[in-house]
Amino acid sequence: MFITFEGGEGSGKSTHARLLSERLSAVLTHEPGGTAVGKLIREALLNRESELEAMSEIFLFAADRVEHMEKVILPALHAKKIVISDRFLDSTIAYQLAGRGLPEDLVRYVNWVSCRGTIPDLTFYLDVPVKEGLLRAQKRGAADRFEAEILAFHERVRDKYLEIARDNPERVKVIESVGSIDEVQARIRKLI
Ligand code: Z5A
Repeated sequence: MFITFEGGEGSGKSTHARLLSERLSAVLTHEPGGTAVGKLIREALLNRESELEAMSEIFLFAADRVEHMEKVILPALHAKKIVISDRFLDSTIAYQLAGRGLPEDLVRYVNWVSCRGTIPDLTFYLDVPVKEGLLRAQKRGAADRFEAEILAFHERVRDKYLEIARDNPERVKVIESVGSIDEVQARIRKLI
């Protein structure tokens, strides 16, 4: 089974992906940066000095995903393991389509070729008000290139995630990521 966690900044994806992977003895991975080359790509993507064009950005995410699929996700799925990824395809729709405003046909095509048609079986979208999520993320230190985006960017990302969830009710489950970490994890485990 292939499970993904999605959400905005500070929504608790990393925390809950880790807790669920421990419970299910799953392979835990993440994007961007789930492979050796991916780590280098992640640094280029998040560094505030990068000044990337939106078009270059999506191709870097795509390259990260190709490496991730080939080296981590597909081998683990073929070995019949449960795979949990902190971010995947829906991040590209939310951030590059809604956030950056790249053309929809381009974003969907890039997504299709980069994952070779592999769609998660189950996706948890952790929903948190934008300001609250950014506050949580800020507590960790200096903002990266995405966290430094204006509020309207993050609101567009959140709206797109909610639209994806409405359009894919079987696959995408919306989890309110407010309250204690234990309460949020209990909501996830109930659905699992
Ligand atoms: N991106 C993209 O644009 N296109 C793509 O295709 C992909 C990604 C794959 C890096 O992702 C960036 O890449 C990301 C989108 C873009 N934008 N940004 N920024 P990332 O996943 O590495 O970075 P992130 O989204 O910023 O993750 P994060 O800030 O680490 O947040 P999180 O994983 O959702 O949350 P967390 O680390 O589990 O929790 C954050 C803090 O909140 C931490 O101190 C927790 O203890 C705390 N927390 C968690 N839950 C709670 C509750 N319930 N209450 C209070 N505090 C909590």
